[in-house]
Amino acid sequence: MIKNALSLYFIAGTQDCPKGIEETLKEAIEGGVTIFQFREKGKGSLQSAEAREKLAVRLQSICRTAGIPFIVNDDVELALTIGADGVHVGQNDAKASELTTLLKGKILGVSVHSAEEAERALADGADYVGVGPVYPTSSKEDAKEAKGTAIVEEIRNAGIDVPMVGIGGITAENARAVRRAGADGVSVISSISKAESPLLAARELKRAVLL
Ligand code: TZP
Ligand code: MG
Repeated sequence: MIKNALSLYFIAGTQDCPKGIEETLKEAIEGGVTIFQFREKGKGSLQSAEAREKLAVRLQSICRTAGIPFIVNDDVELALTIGADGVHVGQNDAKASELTTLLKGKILGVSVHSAEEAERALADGADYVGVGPVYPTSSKEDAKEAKGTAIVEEIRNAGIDVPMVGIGGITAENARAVRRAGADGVSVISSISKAESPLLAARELKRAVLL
């Protein structure tokens, strides 16, 4: 059941992990993350396709050993080449409706910023949506304005029953509010990747998302 897998969604790339991405991911998994997205993007990210693929394969193997889904951000070709469990795309990436055939049975996630976009993503075949930014974030250069938990409520109040995670500025302190607003889980970059102990950070978040 995808909703359960979404409860603590860790997203990261090289650029987000001062401790190194492999160590960070291993700790995060030990702390209880339930799904991982490889998002190699922005300042400090690997640029060569070869280096990205090599890293993706190593991270995929860590996820496989742990039994959690491995999702690739944006790069459909990479996801297909290495046989990832799924792909996550934004509103300006490949169209969800065109991906479903290509991805056959893989998990498709779509970023949305309104009830209307959530409705369309669901109709286009998304398996889940990421909604945000809920709180201000410094992990995404072109992030839209933070909308608070109201954006999560807006989607639920519109009666859209899509599996959903909140994203943007989520920490152990505010994660429960995101769940209470109607999200099935929370997705985080920095509150795990930049923590002194990604393991303890993940563990605290895990406790916070249990309602
Ligand atoms: N999309 C909306 S906010 C965001 C993305 C990828 C970044 C979330 O990072 P953080 O560090 O958890 O705020
Ligand atoms: Mg994108």
